[in-house]
Amino acid sequence: MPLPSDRAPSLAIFCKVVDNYGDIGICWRLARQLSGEHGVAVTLWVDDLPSFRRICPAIDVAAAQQQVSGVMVRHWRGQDGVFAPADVADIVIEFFACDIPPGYIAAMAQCAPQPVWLNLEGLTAEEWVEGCHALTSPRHGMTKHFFFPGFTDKTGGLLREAALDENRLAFQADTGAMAAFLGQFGVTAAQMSALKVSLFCYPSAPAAELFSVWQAGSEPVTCLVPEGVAFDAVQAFIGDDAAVAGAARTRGALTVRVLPFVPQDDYDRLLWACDVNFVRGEDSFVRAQWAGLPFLWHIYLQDENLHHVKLRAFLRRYAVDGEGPITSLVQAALAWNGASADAVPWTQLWPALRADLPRIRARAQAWRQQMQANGDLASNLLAFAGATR
Ligand code: TRH
Repeated sequence: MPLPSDRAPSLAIFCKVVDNYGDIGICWRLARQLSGEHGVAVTLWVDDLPSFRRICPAIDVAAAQQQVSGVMVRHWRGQDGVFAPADVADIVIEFFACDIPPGYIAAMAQCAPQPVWLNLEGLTAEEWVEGCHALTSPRHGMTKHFFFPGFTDKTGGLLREAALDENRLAFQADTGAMAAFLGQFGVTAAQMSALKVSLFCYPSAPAAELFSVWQAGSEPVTCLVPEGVAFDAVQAFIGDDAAVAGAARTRGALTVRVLPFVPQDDYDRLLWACDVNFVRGEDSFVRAQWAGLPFLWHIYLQDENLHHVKLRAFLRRYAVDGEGPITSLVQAALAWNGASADAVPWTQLWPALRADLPRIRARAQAWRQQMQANGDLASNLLAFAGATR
């Protein structure tokens, strides 16, 4: 049965913030796009409003419910047993297999027709994903569908707003806008003309080693790092002053400047304004790909080094062009994630990567085009839901 044709479909996303900002970052991006571009009436249930506020300053952390950017945001505080079928959306998404309230599930089961129930999974480049995307599982007399983002046309694709490319091109073409954007963080004209690097990683990344190499190098480097990220390395570099937003220090060829955590759309601008981006997790990783610029990914750590398997799976797809594997990129990515078999020092890794930046940039642009051909996750998800019901 198709989704309602006499009104916009409604959709609920349940998001539990397990760690960091990726959970809410992805759900918020998806919610905004479904509402803004597809006219879907979206309710986003989220259990951690303070984390949400860091990427979206408009969030009132004390509000039980609030309308933000066209999305109804509801504080998920274990509400249970309070749901009627009329409360249930046409499409219900549980993010990363978070357990949605049993009372809501009971109300879903009473609906006629029953809602489309999707489990939105995490992103990985591993090949098994194609076989698991869209699989079903019977639950409480209903059918739950697994929806996987991914890098091929046999997956749900990647989140990408319709105007993303246009916005990026306009920003990058406007040197004044770019200078004003960086200038608001205190970046000077000299620092803007240096090699600009944004740094977003987990604490285990060997940032201090990289700082040493940049500091001792002949090329000026400006490293822009959000407050709290790579804290030990940044604090050691900055020295006596506290490594809080606004702090900056130049030693040798390297300037490290601490940025405030910026709203999600500004984070895109930061990526677009830099020459190389260090990103992490899932959402910033995808945004770096849409930026079409060289990046190094710090993958979210998993038990038994499962993340190394995922990292290699991605590199097999991404770090290769017509000439073959891009060895400098593979080696740097493995070393950045502690996954190298041999301990090549950053005094070798960085110069090799730096020399290959034009090649990597060309590959990044080709990859972006390749990913665009898979559509975008929000549209793919709605089409899937429409065909499912
Ligand atoms: O914060 P993360 O480490 O989130 C992680 C990953 O999603 C991981 O896969 C998941 O399992 C784990 O959470 C629970 O990294 P990620 O995914 O890049 O999310 C960061 C979000 O924060 C992203 O939406 C971009 C946003 N952001 C800003 O809005 N402003 C900023 O200044 C920065 C640095 C990030």
